Amino acid sequence: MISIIVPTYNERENLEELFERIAKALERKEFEIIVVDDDSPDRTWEKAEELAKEYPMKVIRRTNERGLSSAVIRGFEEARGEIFVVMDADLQHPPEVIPELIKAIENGADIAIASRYVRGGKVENWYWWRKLISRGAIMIGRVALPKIRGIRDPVSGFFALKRKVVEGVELNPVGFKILLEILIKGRYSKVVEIPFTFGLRSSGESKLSNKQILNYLRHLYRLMKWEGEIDRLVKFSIVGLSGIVVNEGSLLGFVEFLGWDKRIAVIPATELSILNNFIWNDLWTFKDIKKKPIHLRLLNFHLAALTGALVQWSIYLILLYLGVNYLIANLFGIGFSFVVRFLFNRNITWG
Ligand SMILES: Nc1nc2c(ncn2[C@@H]2O[C@H](COP(=O)(O)OP(=O)(O)OP(=O)(O)O)[C@@H](O)[C@H]2O)c(=O)[nH]1
Ligand SMILES: [Mg+2]
Repeated sequence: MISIIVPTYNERENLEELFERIAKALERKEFEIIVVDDDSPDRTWEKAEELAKEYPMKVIRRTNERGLSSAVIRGFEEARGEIFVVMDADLQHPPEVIPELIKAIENGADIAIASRYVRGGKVENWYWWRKLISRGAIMIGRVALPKIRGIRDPVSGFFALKRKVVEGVELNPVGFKILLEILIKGRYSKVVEIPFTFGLRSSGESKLSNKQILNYLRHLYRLMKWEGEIDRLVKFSIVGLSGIVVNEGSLLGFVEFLGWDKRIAVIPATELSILNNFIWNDLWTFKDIKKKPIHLRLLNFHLAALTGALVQWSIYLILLYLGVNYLIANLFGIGFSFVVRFLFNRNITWG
């Protein structure tokens, strides 16, 4: 049996068509629809209860809780099927795609995502800025969380999964992007993405607000913490500081004790600090990941350092040009360089 979980908030006008199309798409399957409504002011729950006479359906009206992710989690708890499908009520997620998701699951996938961003998928009628925010948010998520690097649309609200992926898994109900939470914490091995066209909202209003962008970043931070990526970031910073000590110390030694030219001595001093950082990052920060042979790790680490330096210098020059104080400009450069080097090393050197 398939359980279709539909979180709703003020979606009264969309239910009739939604259920009709779901029932048509799943004609030959056994299914149930679980509507989780947060006591919508437009009485969506009432409309759903009315339609429950026609379709196999369970309507949950929550009066003391509000939130998309927690509604979906509640749906999981109520579902009796072996396959769960999660979708929006506003018809942006065409029910006709459900059979394709189910087929992917039956063919061995643990999670099947209806994806806007694989070949054949698209978003209709979005302003360029909304596309940009969506793409940017996904890109940030993919570099921040290497586990989901291969997934094109890890924040889709339309997906199917096997019950066992989330059963017994403690999901955090905060936020709008429950799929992200599942992809990090769920128990699965195979994910596939099925292209679909994310259409226009059929009727009713969007619940998406600017606040969600900040929420999303907070969600990413929590997931990075959960994944141990924040620990890595801290270790990487400590190693970076040790590199400064090595760099300054060896520069001092070369100049004062060996009498080398100051203009030249800085080069081997820097190289020594790079080697120092490489060793500690390899043995400590990224000790659990060693996929590439050591000479490639070493090469990539140098490339990361070089890229970081170029980024630092570019930001510095740009900010100088904009009239920013040179010390502050440099600080921004250093900050950006740090982020770039971390991400480069995390995703490529030890990727
Ligand atoms: N139960 C419940 N459902 C919600 C809540 N917020 C949103 N939803 C539902 O979740 C789905 C997605 O919300 P939308 O407002 O359509 O978000 P969106 O698709 O990203 O934004 P639009 O493109 O503007 O529609 C819809 O079915 C909403 O009714 C909530 O707090 N509780
Ligand atoms: Mg919508």
